[in-house]
Amino acid sequence: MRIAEARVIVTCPGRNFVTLKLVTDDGLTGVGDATLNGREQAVAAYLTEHVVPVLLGRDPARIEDTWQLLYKGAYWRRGPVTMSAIAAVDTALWDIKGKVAGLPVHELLGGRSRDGVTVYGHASVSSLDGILTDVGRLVDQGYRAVRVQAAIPGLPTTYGVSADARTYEPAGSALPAQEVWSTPRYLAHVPGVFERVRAEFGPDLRLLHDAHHRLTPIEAATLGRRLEPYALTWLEDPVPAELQEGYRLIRQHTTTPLAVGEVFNSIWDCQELITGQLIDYIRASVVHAGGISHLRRIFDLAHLYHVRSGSHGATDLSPICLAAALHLDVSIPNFGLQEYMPHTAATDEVFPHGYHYEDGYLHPSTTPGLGVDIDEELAARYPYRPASLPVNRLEDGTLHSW
Ligand code: EZ4
Ligand code: CO
Repeated sequence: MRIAEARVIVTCPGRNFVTLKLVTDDGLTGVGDATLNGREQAVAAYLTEHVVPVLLGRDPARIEDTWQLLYKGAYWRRGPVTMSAIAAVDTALWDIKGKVAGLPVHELLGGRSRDGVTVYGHASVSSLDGILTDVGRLVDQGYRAVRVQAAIPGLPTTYGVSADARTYEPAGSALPAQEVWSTPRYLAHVPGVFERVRAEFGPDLRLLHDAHHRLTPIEAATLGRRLEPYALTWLEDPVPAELQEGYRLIRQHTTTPLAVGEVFNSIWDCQELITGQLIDYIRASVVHAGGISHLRRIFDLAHLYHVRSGSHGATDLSPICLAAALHLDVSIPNFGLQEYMPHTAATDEVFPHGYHYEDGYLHPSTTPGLGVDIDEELAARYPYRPASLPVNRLEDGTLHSW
């Protein structure tokens, strides 16, 4: 069998998605997500110009060799654009392998290690009373874990907080919008929010919070300590992780568990964090960390060091990525949690899929392959629209991490 065709599809059913669709000479198809929020066209061009010509005529069965060819063969290693492109190819090849075998991808990965994939939902409305209502809504839907983000008094906008609690979409205008940040205001407000939520919902509900790379290690340590009475499942991205050893300092001061990895694209981004036991959850994703093959390698390393998975699952990762993530989540021994923000109805229509949510769990598709596709005719009705992520400035105008 040979790869006969490779199509790169960019569509915008409410937000932009990049998809790679491979077609074999036997007529089998495989799909992979290649979406990189705000940088979609860079990955599309990387695929079209540099990857598709190499794929045509290759044997789709050779997943590992193709991965190594694209990784080592580029000479230029790693980076989100390259690794998202490799991820799309890898994911599509696993899809084809499943279809050839007549098995869902999780059966190829060793079969089920659990009955369902525990997910966490997002509570993200602005007022404190609104948050309590929003957490209650998720609990009523069966969620056992909820990420709580709160609007910070005195700031016009806050990461993770939307006017409409059901959707959160940070990419907006073609040019980056500007947000304002204050660490002192943030640190003063967040512990009180968790005090209220914990008091209202009791000890069983798992609570999470995303600091979105905005603190220094000592500020993160302070926050982690102040949150200890509310027993968070994790504090996410407390500091930017280019400096992996920064986590050592946080670790010395707090027992609040740490999660990091949504911007990571290879095992080398988290090698020190994992082997140094500096984190508790690794949040890398199929699409941004080199596909199913490479993400499984990261999870295997993590397993040796008591680190569990907690894959990123925001709505800028397409249903193809979520479908692939669920096959990994259900099969690996060290699964932790899976982030879940339901896609819009328009997105779900463009990407018909067999996974489903029930009572706090997502269940992967049981059809051969990934169990997800792209409706190319429908996708063509939603042309690409430039959209950027915001930038963040301190109150005095200094550029800060968003
Ligand atoms: O800001 O996916 O935990 N989730 C997040 C996300 C990210 C977006 C960036 O594209 O931090 O909301
Ligand atoms: Co995050």
